Amino acid sequence: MNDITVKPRPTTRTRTATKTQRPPLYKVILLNDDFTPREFVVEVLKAVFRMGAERAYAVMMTAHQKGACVIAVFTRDVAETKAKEATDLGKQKGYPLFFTTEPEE
Ligand code: TYC
Repeated sequence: MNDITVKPRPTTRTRTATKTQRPPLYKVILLNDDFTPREFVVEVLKAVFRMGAERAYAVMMTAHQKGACVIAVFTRDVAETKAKEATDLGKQKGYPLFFTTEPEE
């Protein structure tokens, strides 16, 4: 006697819940100071954040007038690396130029 039961294969496959997980994003923020030359801030924005001259100037002026300006959002690692890279460029010249990061809501 054959006692093996063969389960019928479902006609439709069972769906696995596969919602794409997005990594949390972090803002890079440029802070104003009284000493870093405007042109230097523009050069750093162009070099580290790949901005064109006009956008870099507008971002620099926003930080200059309002005290801070959000530059862009990245994954945490990229945001922190870029903020440090940009801050270090100022430090090398003895400027207090500062970039910080903050999680996006
Ligand atoms: N406030 C600086 C000056 O007058 C220029 C500056 C702009 C510095 C933006 C930092 O994030 C900054 N020389």
